[in-house]
Amino acid sequence: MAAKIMILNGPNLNFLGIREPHIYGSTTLAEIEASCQQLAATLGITISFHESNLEGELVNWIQSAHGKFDAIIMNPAAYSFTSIALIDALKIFEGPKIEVHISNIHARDELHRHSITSTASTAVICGLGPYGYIVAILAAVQKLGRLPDTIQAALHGLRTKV
Ligand code: CA2
Repeated sequence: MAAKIMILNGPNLNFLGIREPHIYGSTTLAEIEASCQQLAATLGITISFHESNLEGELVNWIQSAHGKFDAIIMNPAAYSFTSIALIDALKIFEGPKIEVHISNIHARDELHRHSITSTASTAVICGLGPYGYIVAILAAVQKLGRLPDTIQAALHGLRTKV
């Protein structure tokens, strides 16, 4: 069966490409979703893509992924720096959990630097702009052992377990 990945986006990311392009670029969230869906079709996986400004709704989506999705990719946005509820929900999910940030949070101001949700994540990708979502999908599919043979072969036997 095709691998299923849930991609979650936290508060204000629905304004991507509309406000603050000097920090977050000019790509809209709809354009990011379209690219993710296109890659999913190429990889033979399915993606469910959501945005919410509400912490509880993000928690509900993470819980609903339990047993139904193989991996979660999440840009928790501002909740990265505050949400114990998201940490607890992520801990329930057994599959790969990849945290994505469009900007390089480590190079940001003190307020935007310390992601606490990353403590419950398998990996963190930041600073690659919208391409970070693409890298996260490839990383999740690799972790699930579902990369297409052509890509797997191109890795020339690279050991991908830590
Ligand atoms: O770089 C990222 O992806 C962030 O998760 C974005 C968050 C920020 O709090 C994190 O430090 C890093 C902010 C998302 C707000 O999105 C906006 C988009 C357009 C205009 C204003 C805010």
